[in-house]
Amino acid sequence: ATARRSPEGGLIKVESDSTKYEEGGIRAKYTDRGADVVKGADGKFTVKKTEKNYEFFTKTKVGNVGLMLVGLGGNNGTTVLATHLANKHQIAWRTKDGLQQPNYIGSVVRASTVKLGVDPETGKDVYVPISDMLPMVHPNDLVIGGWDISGVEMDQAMLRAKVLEWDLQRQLVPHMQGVKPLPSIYYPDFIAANQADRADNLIPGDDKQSHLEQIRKDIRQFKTDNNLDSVVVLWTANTERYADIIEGVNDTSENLLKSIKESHDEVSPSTVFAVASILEGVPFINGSPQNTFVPGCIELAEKHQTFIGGDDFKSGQTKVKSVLAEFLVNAGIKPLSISSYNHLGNNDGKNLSSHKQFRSKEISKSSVVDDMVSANHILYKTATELTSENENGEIIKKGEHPDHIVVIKHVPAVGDSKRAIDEYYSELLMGGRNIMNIFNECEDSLLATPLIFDLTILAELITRIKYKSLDNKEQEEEEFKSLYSILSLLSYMLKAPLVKPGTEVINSLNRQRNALEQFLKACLGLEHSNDLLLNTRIW
Ligand code: NAI
Ligand code: DG6
Repeated sequence: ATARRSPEGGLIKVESDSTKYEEGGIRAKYTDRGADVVKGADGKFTVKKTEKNYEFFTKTKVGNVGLMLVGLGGNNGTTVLATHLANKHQIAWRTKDGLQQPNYIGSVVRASTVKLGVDPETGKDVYVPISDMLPMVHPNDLVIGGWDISGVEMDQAMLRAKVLEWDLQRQLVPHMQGVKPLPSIYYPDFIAANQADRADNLIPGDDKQSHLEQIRKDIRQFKTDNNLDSVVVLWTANTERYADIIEGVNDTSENLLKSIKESHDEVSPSTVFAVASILEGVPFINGSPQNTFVPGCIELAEKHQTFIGGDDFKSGQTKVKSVLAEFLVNAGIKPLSISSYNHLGNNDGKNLSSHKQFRSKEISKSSVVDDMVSANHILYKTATELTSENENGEIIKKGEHPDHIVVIKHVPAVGDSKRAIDEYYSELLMGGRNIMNIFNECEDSLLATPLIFDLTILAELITRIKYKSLDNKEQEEEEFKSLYSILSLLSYMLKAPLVKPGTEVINSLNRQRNALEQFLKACLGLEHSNDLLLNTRIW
């Protein structure tokens, strides 16, 4: 199933007045239903139902899609290319358990399903793969390339990563030999000093403007050389330190472009890649935790109406945490502390052993339970209920929150096989206590790689979707427009989801998945199927 492609135009046909199939696309009307809630002085809530009407247009031709990875020669980069090649060429390999076939397990798009409705004859739920909901690029069809500061050829880089089984690596070597990542940019201050010996494949010079122009040229060249209709650029290079946000430097798009021209020290490599992608009109996704998207970069994406998404792949520990914390809080149990330890031995762990880079990761790993905590004011006192005085006599308003620590250690011996240990310490009924421990062990890059495919497939899909409001006549006559620049719909795959300024970050994994599912259904004019299952509850 993972190798199957959907037919051109999609596998699903909706029969409804609100969904129309026309030359080149699907046009679907969708009503977004919600509620406005106002709390009165008497403490009562007034709820008004709301309805907003939209029309979506999805271009059905996928075209040739390229994926350019920044950090192609790293553990994730090599595993992405190797997985793609093994699937494309159907390379099976021997393990001690027998013959292993390639697959895309762990990809929510390729290996998970959505309930589409009910079979009227049997009354049973009908599920379809997410990849069949709308026409999406198959990962076997991607053209993959990219940059790395390490010039090691891809076969050797795959061997260096020590992620995949030897019998697979052996068969992939001929496919990856001679493939060298494009030279990249290296500003030593942004990644750990212990990475310096990798940096032997660099775009010459120190001028950030010419770096920007070279990267833009690389994107264009990749597109022409491979006859591509679209490209997605994705950062899976080392975690950088945070960039300082400085007025006049990176606070507006104009200042950011000026700072690149002046080669300002505080412009990071990842921001240069993001700016290059925005200026080339291609989506840019940040798979690492640093603040690549400084305010000037977000403004630039808005101005150019291109797509950006981030930050930091949510592969294992954080994914489980967002599920467990939500389960506990929604069960009315109060987590008092969450203590997370990781150790890993790959190059990512080596880079993160440096304090500033660790700090970027600590920030992205720490915010994940915030929205669940703030949603339950029965368990956690809110800032208005909980005020305290600091040593200067100032009143501090801070909501109650579980203690939350994140520790990461580099243990070279364990390689890519990351160990994540979490303790959840919670309050139960009548002052009781509960301790839950989780020990999670697996190859980190085998979790991150399917996320990279998902992010690419969904980002490309979103470039083909347009919408318009139907709520006033003027807008009805307007042209369809693209979604807002920040792709918060990709939150399911990202630890610290970047969202539209002024809107709330959703960390709950279930809510993130529902949003994605609901969006795909909306593009087909389908209402979100709910779990009320009224027919099973009435006579
Ligand atoms: P890695 O260290 O094996 O690979 C990173 C690659 O980036 C290296 O080959 C390095 O030479 C290259 N690089 C560094 N700076 C560069 C630049 N300016 N331009 C081009 N290439 C550059 O790391 P890995 O394991 O592949 O992870 C990549 C990133 O993804 C890290 O930031 C990591 O924190 C993040 N991440 C990884 C997850 C996982 O499960 N593997 C999950 C969440 C995030
Ligand atoms: C140590 O935590 C290394 C990191 O790069 C993580 O492996 C990565 O961020 C994945 O984190 P998580 O919390 O999603 O498993």
